[in-house]
This record gives sequence, structure tokens and C-alpha cells, in this order.
Amino acid sequence: MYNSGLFKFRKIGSQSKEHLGYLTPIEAHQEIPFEVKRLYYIYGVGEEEIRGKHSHKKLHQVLICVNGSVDIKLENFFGDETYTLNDPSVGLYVGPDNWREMSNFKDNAVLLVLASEEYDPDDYIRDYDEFIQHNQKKYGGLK
Ligand code: T46
Repeated sequence: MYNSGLFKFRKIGSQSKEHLGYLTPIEAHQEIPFEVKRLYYIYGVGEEEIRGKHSHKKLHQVLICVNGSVDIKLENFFGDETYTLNDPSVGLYVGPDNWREMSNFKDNAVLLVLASEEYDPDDYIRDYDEFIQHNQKKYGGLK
């Protein structure tokens, strides 16, 4: 989908020891398409809760569910899509102008987020009608 998508990180395992587990490295300028200035993680969320319900004007992020499972619904001017994140070696890139909702936090889900900017409350659009108007103004000529 426009301005978002899944990608796979390296998953380094042992070829000699079956149960040694995996290591996924994330290095600056390699795995992530922007400089990471901040990270945060979301956890302890009840299964019935829905978080997010906003978009960002400039922020780029990569979301990784490092434990459990969570659904991420994205909507932008060109369509919408729901991704289930349940693999710590998979990242979901989310660019600006995507309305996001995180739901179905299951199995002690921990959602790690790598962000391109420091925290800025002014970068958020939390009103859905304002989000629609913002995207119409920005992308309306492209459709
Ligand atoms: C996003 C989704 C995936 C801070 O003080 N610093 C921070 O870096 C962040 C991210 C949040 N906060 C404060 C602001 C609020 O008082 O933490 C509180 C909860 O934030 P919010 O309601 O925005 O949380 P979510 O889970 O709805 O959204 C978060 C991010 O804010 C957002 O950028 O894309 O996760």
C-alpha cells in the first residue's frame, strides 16, 4: 500500500544447535530507511483496547511486534490495509499521512516502534475529519 509496507529483517540462528534461538540485528543506515532518533514500546494492552487513532504529518516509523501479536490498520488517501504483526523478524514501515489503529493485542504483545523524529505533539492529527481534509488537500490532485 502507498507509503507503508512489510519488510523482513535478518534472522540469525545457529545451524548446529536447534534450540539456541535467533538474533535479529537492526543497524543504522542498513535495515531502516531513516535515521532512528527515538524508540518506544507499547505493552500491557488489554485485548479489547484500540490504540492509535491518529496520523502523523512528517514522522516515519517502523513497527515490530517483538512478542505476541497485534493488528495494525492503516488508512491513507489511496486505500486501507490491516496487517497482523506476530513475527519479531518482520517490520512494518509506516510513513506520514497514514491513519493508524492498533488492536487485538494478544499473548502479552510488545510493540516496538523505531521513529525518525523526537516526540512532537504538533506532528499528530488526532481528529479523523481533519486527517481526511489534510490528505485531500495534499493528494487530491493525484487521484
Ligand atoms: C504511533 C503509534 C504506533 C510521549 O511522551 N513520548 C513518546 O515518544 C510517545 C510516542 C508518546 N508519549 C506520550 C503521549 C501520550 O501522553 O505517551 C502517551 C500515549 O501516547 P499515544 O496516545 O499517542 O499512544 P498511541 O499508542 O496511541 O500511539 C503511539 C505513538 O504516539 C504514535 O506516534 O504512531 O504509537
